[in-house]
Amino acid sequence: MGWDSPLIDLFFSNQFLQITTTVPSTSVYGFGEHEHPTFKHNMNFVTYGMYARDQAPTSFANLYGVHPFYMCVEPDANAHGVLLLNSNAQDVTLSPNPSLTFRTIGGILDFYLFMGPTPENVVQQYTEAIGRPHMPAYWALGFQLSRWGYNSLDVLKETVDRMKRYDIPYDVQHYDIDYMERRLDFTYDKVNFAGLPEFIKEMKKNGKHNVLILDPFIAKDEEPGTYRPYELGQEMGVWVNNSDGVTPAVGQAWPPGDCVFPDYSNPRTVEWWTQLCLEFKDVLDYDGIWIDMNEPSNFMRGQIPGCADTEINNPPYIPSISDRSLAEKTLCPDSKTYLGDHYNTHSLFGWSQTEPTFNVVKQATGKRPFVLSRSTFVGSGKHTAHWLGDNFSLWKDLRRSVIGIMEFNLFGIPYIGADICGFNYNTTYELCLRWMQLGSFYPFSRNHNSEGNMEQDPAVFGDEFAKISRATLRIRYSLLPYLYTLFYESHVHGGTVVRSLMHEFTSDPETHGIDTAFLWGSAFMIAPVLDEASTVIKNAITLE
Ligand code: MIG
Repeated sequence: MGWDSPLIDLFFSNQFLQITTTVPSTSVYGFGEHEHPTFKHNMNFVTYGMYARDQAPTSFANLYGVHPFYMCVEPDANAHGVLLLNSNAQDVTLSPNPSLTFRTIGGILDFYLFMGPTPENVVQQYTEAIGRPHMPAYWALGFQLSRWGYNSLDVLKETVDRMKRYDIPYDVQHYDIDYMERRLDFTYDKVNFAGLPEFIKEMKKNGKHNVLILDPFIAKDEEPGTYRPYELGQEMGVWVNNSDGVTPAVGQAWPPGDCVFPDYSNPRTVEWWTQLCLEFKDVLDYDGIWIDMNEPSNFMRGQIPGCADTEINNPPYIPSISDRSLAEKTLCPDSKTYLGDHYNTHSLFGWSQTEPTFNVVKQATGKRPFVLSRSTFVGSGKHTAHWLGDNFSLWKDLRRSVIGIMEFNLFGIPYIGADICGFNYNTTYELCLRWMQLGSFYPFSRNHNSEGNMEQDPAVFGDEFAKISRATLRIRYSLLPYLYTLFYESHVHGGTVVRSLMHEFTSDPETHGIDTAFLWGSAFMIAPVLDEASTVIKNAITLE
């Protein structure tokens, strides 16, 4: 496979480990989580940092999850995959030799090689090692609707009503943080969302499934005796601690006042979370849980009062990550978790929250669980779906979503999608319509929107828009037995649900750079319109 690492480039010190290897071709794919401009990487001295970060997709920036995994297609069309199993902040440089340079600031150089020989074999072997993707419920393959900022049950009801009036296929409703009372986990707003428990029951009667968001941070400044999630957690000692290992780390996020951070790597925290999620099921009868902000996000640089100037907080080498800071928008590296220093476990926070959430949803519903996690790590696909985060209502983001869904299929998280019509910014009629068409073929198909933006559900733009959305979603629904079977195959044998053309036609080098079209399994190609004011497909495939 041509993995040659001259040891002259090897560094092996406590806070800086580096190794360089040649690779047999420039057909290199993967590494995450980033917004990549192309599926096949540019190898002209490009560096990608990896460290979980609450950050809207920006080219090359380190985003919500960490996947130090790549696939390479060799000149003879055999493929192999390589994982560097390491949770420390790290980066990788792709150079034109072609070669790769890995740098990490802790742990060990723990490489796993997957020999293929086909791309599908590589992913099957990879998920055999890290855990097979979970099997989603059939309903979870239906169309899903969400937004941050319905702001009242009335507005939500109007939206649900018009989805019905326009007869748009739709199976799942998401509830973002505006359903909560003052953004406090395990509460609901009894004024603006009065009657929410009854509404959810009604939705269920109409065959809809309901997904509630929960954030990891827990408000600590509520009146004593009024907020059980904090008081129970305090009693059980479940929080991430400061460097002293005793006092809880205190930061700021959505809830009023300051908040603390559950340490899901601690078995006591799992007990606490399980109990609260089970109790909450009796308040709001959810079918699934959406876990957001679990990088973990904190709206400061480190917890209060900031990070001490030490080697662990300011290591000699900081990988190529945003702000060149390990503490920006999260906790100080010297914070203590049950598994070890936050320095080592930071990027495992979302991963450690996922399995317990999967288990409690299973216990609470008695059904196959639905969990949607923003932060992921190697192996997360076993318990969660993922979306590509806070994208923008821009044509660029429409196009790049194709790359993201193909990449997460390499990472063993095939139940993946991007926010249809875009999250940040106001969408437009044309962009949103094209996005409904493309998004009808995301494995996880959800239209989601940010607070304050114009409405963008497929029923809000009138007859013509609704008619086209209905038609394209009906194609999806007519193919659901096929999609479901692909998920079954993926769950049992590993492998992808969505594939690039390279994946299936590996020996044709023309396919190696195609990232404007994709396949469901081996038998169905989707070639969406990705450009404004266009009615033809360009660049997907050139037939000569
Ligand atoms: O700081 O819950 O990515 O999907 O709508 C923003 C509100 C917090 C970020 C998620 C987004 C969600 C939003 N959340």
